[in-house]
Amino acid sequence: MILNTELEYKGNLFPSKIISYKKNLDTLAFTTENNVILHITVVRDSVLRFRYTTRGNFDKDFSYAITKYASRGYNFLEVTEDPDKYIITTSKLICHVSKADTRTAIFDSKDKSLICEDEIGFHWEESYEFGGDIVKMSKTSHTGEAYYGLGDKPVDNNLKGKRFENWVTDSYAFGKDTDPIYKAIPFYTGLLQNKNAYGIFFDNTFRSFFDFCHERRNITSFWAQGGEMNYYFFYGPDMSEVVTNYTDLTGRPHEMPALWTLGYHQCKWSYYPESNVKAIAAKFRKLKIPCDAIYLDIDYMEGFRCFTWNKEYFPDPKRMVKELADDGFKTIVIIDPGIKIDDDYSVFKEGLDKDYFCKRADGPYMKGKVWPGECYFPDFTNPEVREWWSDLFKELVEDIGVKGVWNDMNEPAVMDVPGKTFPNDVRHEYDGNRCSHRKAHNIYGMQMARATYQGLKKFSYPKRPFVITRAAYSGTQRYTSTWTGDNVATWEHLSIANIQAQRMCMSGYSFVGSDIGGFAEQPNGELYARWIQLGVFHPFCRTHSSGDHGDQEPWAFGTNITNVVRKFIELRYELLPYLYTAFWRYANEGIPILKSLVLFDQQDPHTHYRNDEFVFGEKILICPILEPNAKGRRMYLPVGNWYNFWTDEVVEGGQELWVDADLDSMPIFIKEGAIIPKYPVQQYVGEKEIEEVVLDIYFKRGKETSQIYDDAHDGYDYIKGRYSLRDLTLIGKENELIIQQYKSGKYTAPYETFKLRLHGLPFKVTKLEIDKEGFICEDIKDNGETTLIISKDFTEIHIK
Ligand code: MIG
Repeated sequence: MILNTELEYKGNLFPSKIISYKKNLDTLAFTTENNVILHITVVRDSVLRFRYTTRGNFDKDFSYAITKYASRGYNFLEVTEDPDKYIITTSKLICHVSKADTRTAIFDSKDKSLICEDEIGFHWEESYEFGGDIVKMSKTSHTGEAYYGLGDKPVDNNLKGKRFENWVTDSYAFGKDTDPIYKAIPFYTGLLQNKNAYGIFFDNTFRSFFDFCHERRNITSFWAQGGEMNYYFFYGPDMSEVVTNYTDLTGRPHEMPALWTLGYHQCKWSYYPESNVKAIAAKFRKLKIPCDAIYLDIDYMEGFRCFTWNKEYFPDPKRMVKELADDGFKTIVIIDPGIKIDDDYSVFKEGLDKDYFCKRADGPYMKGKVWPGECYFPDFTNPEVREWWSDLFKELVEDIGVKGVWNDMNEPAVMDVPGKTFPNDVRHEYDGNRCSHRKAHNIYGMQMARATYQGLKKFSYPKRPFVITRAAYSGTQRYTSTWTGDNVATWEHLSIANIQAQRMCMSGYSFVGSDIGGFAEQPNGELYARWIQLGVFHPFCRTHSSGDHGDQEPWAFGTNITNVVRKFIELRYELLPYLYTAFWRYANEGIPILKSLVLFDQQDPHTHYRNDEFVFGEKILICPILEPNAKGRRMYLPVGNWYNFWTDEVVEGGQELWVDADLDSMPIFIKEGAIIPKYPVQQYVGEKEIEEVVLDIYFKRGKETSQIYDDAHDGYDYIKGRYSLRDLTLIGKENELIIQQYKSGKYTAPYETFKLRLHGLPFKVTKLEIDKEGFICEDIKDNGETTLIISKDFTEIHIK
């Protein structure tokens, strides 16, 4: 029996004393008397890898999570020893390794403060049933320490006091605290009382567990039912540094998303037949509600056979997709992993001929029931299968013109069986490291999403690919966007969606959203409106519902709600250049697009336990309304001064306050000094040639920097330098506002001018100087705001 606990079992084994030490380039190898080997690799000055084996030698080093683009190399490395310990010093860290038992302790190399230390440290049980070890690690948790991350866990931001399991699971109508659900992201961030943060990524794909002071007070532990004790330690001390260190290792999106993917998406299970899809699309245009994508769920297929079309519902998909495209709609279709057992079905026959389906330990195929009935399942852990799978998208993408693919059921989900997935004995190729489903389960969905991504990339080129996945393991963020699965139309789920999106961003995976309005059951208009208000501030923004309980389009709840929904979707479209910049920072540097307050300001202890408020991009503070009948709510404003987005009133942060928010409003604040770029409202991305970009400028006494990233919004020219990056510095004084611009990149935007809208200016404008040339100007008001129109390529302007 495998105990799902770290300590109880009396058969725990422990490393004994170290008898040899060797240094091999960046790796320090320690061997104990009882033949445990510990490898500590200095990946970077602030990133250490710890790897243990009890077998005298390590298995081949292989990981689906780690990207080949990860940076390596340190500035300083020195190993010394004293009678009790080895001392490893880098420019950022000091790591002690106890000679008595390999226990480690890590300190900040500058102020020598303790960051993280082993309690028992590495220990293990032998697994008689499966061979190998159940590998365990325990660390001391310090007073006041808080924990964040772990992917999609539907629990409060701070994980302290709870235990979690990582085993990707189809979780229809999951609820608060349901665990595990769809994703396995075994990475957490610890925040110490001295406000220093570090992270741990346990790169082990077996069923794993994390315990944050639940089993034992003051102990944090993690363990897995097989594989190696293999974890990475990242030092911040900034939380965002921890996350960027983690995504440096596990990767960031391989490309920028096409701008339209950041527009609004409409989905339902299922829009069919064609006339229905078209009627929905037409209604968006008629009601002038912006929308960029429409989805086809499983009913578009012939008997749920992937890569086929139901010709009765969709007699001419190519024509339909084109007609939708002519009206600005991108068509996205669902593709599941289960391939129907059917000798007249070419995908099935090919898969069988080529021996690409998963098999049980004793030889038979892995047979399971999903939507199409009995199915076989491609082994996406075989590179040849991934290649084959990617080629299956040729017709859909190249010929029919589908612009995105949605991967569902890839946990993998199987109906009516214990565990709702493959049995443990199923065999997998695992890229040449053959293994059972125990090891491959958590990465099966990731490898399917990866293969799908490869297909979309191949056949969309020179446009950018778009894929969305339900299951994920660490590293999946390199390939695809994701959603949070089958939620429910309840107020509690609205708050879960808020936390999950923040948590995913903190876990290195920012391209995320929830089913707006709830998948199961039906929201009332108020709940739908409040959910849209939150959803337009999520990187992926899509309404989806099961369709079993009525309509869930923006107009399904009466005119008042339609108007609120339109207003907020329009706001998203105005903010697209701002969101695109935030995405660029994420894709480029790994900075989370949504910042939980604790990540935004970890120095302020008030942020450590907050769930609701978050910062969207760098400068916009959002707090969703999460209760019915609300006229507003109390919320916490982080330290600093903030402009109320609706009234321009400036409020001092560092306090909780009441904010009014009738149904057509919600608490939104802009950081003082921010420069926010805005597009005109479009019904879809590219509908209009952008002729002018508005810069909303929020005056501040002092200095604040903002960035605007831009490129052609699709294609790969930006990789060759055809992007534009504007670094804007605002300097506000009593009688003067200075804005400096530093521009880089070779992309020239089609528009010529910026329209500056000045908020909170404490003086009346009489003079404008652009690059040292003076102009007398009137204080021009536009809806009560001072506006100025200037050429976009200025270097420095002075407004007096
Ligand atoms: O067993 O394809 O999460 O978004 O609409 C249900 C039908 C299968 C689950 C997905 C949901 C999708 C639905 N799918």
